[in-house]
Amino acid sequence: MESQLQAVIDALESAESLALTSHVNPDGDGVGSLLALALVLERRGKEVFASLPEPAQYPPQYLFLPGRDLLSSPDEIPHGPKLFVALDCSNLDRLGKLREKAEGAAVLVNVDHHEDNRRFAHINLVDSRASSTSELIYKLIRRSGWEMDAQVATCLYTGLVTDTGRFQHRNTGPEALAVASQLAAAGADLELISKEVYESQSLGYTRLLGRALQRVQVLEDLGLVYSYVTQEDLMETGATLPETEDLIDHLRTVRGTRIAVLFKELENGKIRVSLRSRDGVEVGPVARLLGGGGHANAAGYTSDKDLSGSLSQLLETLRNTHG
Ligand SMILES: [Mn+2]
Repeated sequence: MESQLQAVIDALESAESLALTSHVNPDGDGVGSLLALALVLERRGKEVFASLPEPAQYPPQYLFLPGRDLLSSPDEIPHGPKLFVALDCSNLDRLGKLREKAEGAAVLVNVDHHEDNRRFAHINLVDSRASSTSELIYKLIRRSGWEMDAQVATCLYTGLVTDTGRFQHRNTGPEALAVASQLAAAGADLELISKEVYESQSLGYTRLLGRALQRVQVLEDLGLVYSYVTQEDLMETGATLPETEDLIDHLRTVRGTRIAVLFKELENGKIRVSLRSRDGVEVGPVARLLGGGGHANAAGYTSDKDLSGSLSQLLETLRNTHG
């Protein structure tokens, strides 16, 4: 791990111009690690092209993050860049339309913590024991001696707090808590982060949450709790899909839940299936069987079937794999 950290530092230090990106459908860790690294490298005088790949809607709960003005559109990323850094991406498909530009880079760097990471780059800094990609960026900054200020710390803390589910998921351990402590000491604005990320939901989303909770169903034999959100729900409540990132955590709070599932109807009619698990149950393998990916306890995939078809397909797969 030490030698990979150093390899990434050397690559970043020697580049005058570089492209940075994270994954499609960005989450707090994707956005936080991207903006933190963009801020640090910009201050070191690099020409930084930071972008979120399409399809992407910038999640409104992260609009407060410093460094957002450094983001450019994916089209502005040059073809065949000397250095391209993919953050929080387990495979090249996660780069959406930016995949080609990544593959055309002279040097491709992969910084990630997903256990199913395909090590697709020339330099792979992949540590599945890390709580988040933001934790890995923290280690890069500390090791290199680059400047860690309050803005950078705020971005990284946001990645850490969201990927650990506010320090409640299994990836929360002494290391994640130590990094959180260091980020707080560096000036991360903890109060602002919790207000913006967790207590600034729109009225529309609040009503959508009500609908989803109203519909919760439990399958006791699997310890499975599920609900769904349709395009009609989004239209009628005024909520947007990116706002629903944490909705599934409400399902998991039902006593006896081992697997929580949220089906979300996308604009193109496909269904995004989000999975969470606990008590030793793993949902990563099921998500991979159905064409997706993720972590042991937090994973997802996209289904071409309708809502009820997606539910039957998932239940069948679960019953076959969990006996
Ligand atoms: Mn992550």
